Amino acid sequence: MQMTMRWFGHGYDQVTLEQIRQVPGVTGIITTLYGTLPGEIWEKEAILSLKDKAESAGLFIAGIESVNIHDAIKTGSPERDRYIDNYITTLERLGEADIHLVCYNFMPVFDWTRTDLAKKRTDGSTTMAYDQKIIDTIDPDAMTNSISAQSKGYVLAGWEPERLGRLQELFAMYKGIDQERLFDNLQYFIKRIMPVCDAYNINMAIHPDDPAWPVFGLPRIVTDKEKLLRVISLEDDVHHGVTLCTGSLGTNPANDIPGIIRALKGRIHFAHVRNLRHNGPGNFEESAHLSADGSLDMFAVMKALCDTGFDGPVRPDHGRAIWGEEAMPGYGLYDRALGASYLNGILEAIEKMNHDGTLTGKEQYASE
Ligand code: CS2
Ligand code: MN
Repeated sequence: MQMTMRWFGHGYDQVTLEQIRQVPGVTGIITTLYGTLPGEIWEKEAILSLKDKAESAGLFIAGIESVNIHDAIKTGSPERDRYIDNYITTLERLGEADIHLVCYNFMPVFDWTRTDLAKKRTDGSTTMAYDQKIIDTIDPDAMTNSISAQSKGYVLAGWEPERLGRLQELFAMYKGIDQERLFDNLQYFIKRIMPVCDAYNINMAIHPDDPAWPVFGLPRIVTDKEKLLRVISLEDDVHHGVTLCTGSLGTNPANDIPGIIRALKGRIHFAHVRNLRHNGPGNFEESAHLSADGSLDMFAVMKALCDTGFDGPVRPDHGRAIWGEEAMPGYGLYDRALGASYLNGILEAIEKMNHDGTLTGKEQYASE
């Protein structure tokens, strides 16, 4: 497994590559050309310059999160082929730049959804939280306004102003799009891009929907084991895979994440590993990564990833805001660095234990 951290690029991210380089065990970054709009072809020079920035800081680009999908592709409108052609060109250019992982999502209108970006926790930290009861009493505009008001001036991934200014239009586009149509449109997209992914060995990794249930009546198709298996079955090509995001799938307490990992063996190309705490039905807050602080068993998650032979990039995901850090909600340095270190500790323990629980190799002597 390669431990990585997400970085949004100069001018967007308050965290520097130099800081990321100093987080123990982090060798790669997950990044994107943040200024580009869904559907735009990525400029070769811009890709190469991003790569150069990462490498000059002693890191490498472990993957792109995200190359976003234009709504024409998600809704299957007549212009989709043009946008898929553009996507293919971007993939070719990424492949030529030796980048082999692309994360994306297929969520209608919204990416992740939260009702509070700075909920106070008992330890004095703040965190992002969701309460379905609030969503049920507001409309999408009200939620969008509340997210923008709490964003502290940062452009939040998935909440780009360009999208938010077009909410009515976007909702109109998705009228009549149900789950089945979304599955069909995803399959159409995947079938068209697989040849270029095969040619350049690019792993496509669809991100689960967050939260893992329909929001504002919009359909969602990447929410549980059954749907993930259906997604995978849309195309029998190893390059068509999944981003295993524990925080997104974990919003639904019925999701057995280690079980999902085992079921998806070989098709998980990227992992977002973070914890959250269930406060009641449809109500959760993002906790520290530590198992004891939330509702997910992080050891079981990492163990299942190891047992199934996952060796791709993994990253800590959203962190709490701690130690007075001024940062983009969910993407401060401190709590994510703690998360990376904790996950690295779990990994070291797993790697050094034999199946029967005894130590292996030279550690045996160290413990004597
Ligand atoms: C991310 C998502 O910050 C987050 O919640 O996990 O925004 C993710 O980047 C996208 O859904 C993937 O396209
Ligand atoms: Mn995620």
